[in-house]
Amino acid sequence: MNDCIFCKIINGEIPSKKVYETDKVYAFHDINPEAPVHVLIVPKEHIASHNELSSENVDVMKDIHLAANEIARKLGISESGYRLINNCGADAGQTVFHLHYHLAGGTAMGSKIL
Ligand code: IU
Repeated sequence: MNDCIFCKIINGEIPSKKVYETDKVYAFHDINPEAPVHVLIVPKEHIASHNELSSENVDVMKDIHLAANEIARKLGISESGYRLINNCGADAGQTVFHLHYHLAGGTAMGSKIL
C-alpha cells in the first residue's frame, strides 16, 4: 500500500531496527518503546487491522505467533515473560493501520490486562 508507513518500513524506504524477517513477516524495535523490550511484528502483506483477517489471509497468523516465540527467545524474555498485544481500531488506540502485534517485556507488568 503506497502511503502505509509500515509497508515503507518493510520495503526499506524508511529505516528500522530489524530483529527478525521471513518471507511473510517482518519485526522491528518500536520507535517509541513502552517497555525494555518492545518489538512490532507485522505481516509483509498489507492487512489494515485484525478486522481484515479472513480465511484468505489468516495463515500469516501462524507465522506471526512463531515469530513472537523466536524473537522472545532471541531477546532473552522467553522465560521471564512477555505480552503479545494487538490494538484493533480507534477505541483500542490503533494508530497505524497495518496489522501489527506488540511484543513487550523485559520488566514485570503486573496482572492486569490494561
Ligand atoms: P498502535 O497499536 O497502532 O497504537 O501502535 C503503533 C506503534 O507503532 C506505536 O507503538 C508506535 O511507537 C510505533 N511506530 C513505530 O515504531 N515507527 C513508526 O514509524 C511509527 C509508529 I508512525
